[in-house]
Amino acid sequence: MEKEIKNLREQFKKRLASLETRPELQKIENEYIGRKGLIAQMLKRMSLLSAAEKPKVGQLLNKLKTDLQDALAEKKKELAKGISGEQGYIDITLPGQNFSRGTMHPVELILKETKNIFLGMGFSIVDGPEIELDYYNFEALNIPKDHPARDVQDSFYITPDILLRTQTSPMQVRTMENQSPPVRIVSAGKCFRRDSIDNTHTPMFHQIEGLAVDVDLSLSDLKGVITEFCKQIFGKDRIIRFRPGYFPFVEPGAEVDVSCGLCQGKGCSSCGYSGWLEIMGAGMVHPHVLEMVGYDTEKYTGFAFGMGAERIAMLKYDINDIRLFFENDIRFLTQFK
Ligand code: 2U9
Repeated sequence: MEKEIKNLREQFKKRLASLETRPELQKIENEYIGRKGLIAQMLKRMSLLSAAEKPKVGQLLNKLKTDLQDALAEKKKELAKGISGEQGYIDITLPGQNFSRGTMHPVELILKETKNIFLGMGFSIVDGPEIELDYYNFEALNIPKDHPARDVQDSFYITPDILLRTQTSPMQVRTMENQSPPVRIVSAGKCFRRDSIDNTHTPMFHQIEGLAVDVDLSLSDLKGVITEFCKQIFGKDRIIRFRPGYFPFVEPGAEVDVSCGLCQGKGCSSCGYSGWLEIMGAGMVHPHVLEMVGYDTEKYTGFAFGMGAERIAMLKYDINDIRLFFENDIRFLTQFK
């Protein structure tokens, strides 16, 4: 048995030297010093030995077991130090690596939050092309070729009939062309205008627009939806007001203000001492726009609203320069969660 013990020790040494992974090590550990392992089997066979041999073999086996345990512990440490990754041993007790988590862009946060609010009120989200036909961007929205509204939306034309969209409204027209009422949709995304850059204008910005068409829709439905939106995005103590406003695709049209959250409508430097902040345009969809998509204007009415996502973000987060959104300064961008 002494010879057997010697062989086992040699064989173990070789196997230990060639192993490279933690599972292999575990396997060898079980094989040699496990409860039913080779050493345990030899200890069992000791009952067959003579009384004179027993103490010596017993000693040798005990020594073998502790040597093997020590060698295995040493190898475990070696693996932990030298190898990690797919095949190697990862010491899960070591402190983990820190990954710095990104934050969402403030405009993206507003788009997401806004979409969620309107989804909660039964609207669906529609997406569409940023390169549009003049027909969908202007013509179908009651803005023919000679209309002065084209001047304030001076745009980037690719051909005389194709341009970068100046508003997200084309998508509402496209949806109405393919769907009968009731319609409740929100479209949000990039728009492009040939604007000079200043603290409230950039040639690319994001718009959020909503449209609802159904029987019996009135200005009070529009007011209800906008009030709920403002409460959810700015806080429940805000009130809104409508002022008359002109947009070619709505009649009547209105500009919507929300009460200033800083002074509770009393007037402060943030709201130009008026107590109000302008947040969007809105109105009842012009019958001509509904006619253009083939809707029965005797039966259906609609309301619509539109806002700039950057403007909403500036009001919500108290930001005074739109350019900050596009300068990619990580110190600015990581402040919004
Ligand atoms: C259809 C019919 C009507 C969407 C509307 C506005 C008023 C509006 C501006 C806000 C700031 C654009 O981003 S901004 O420059 N928008 O004031 N938008 S009503 O009306 C529609 C849309 C689609 C078919």
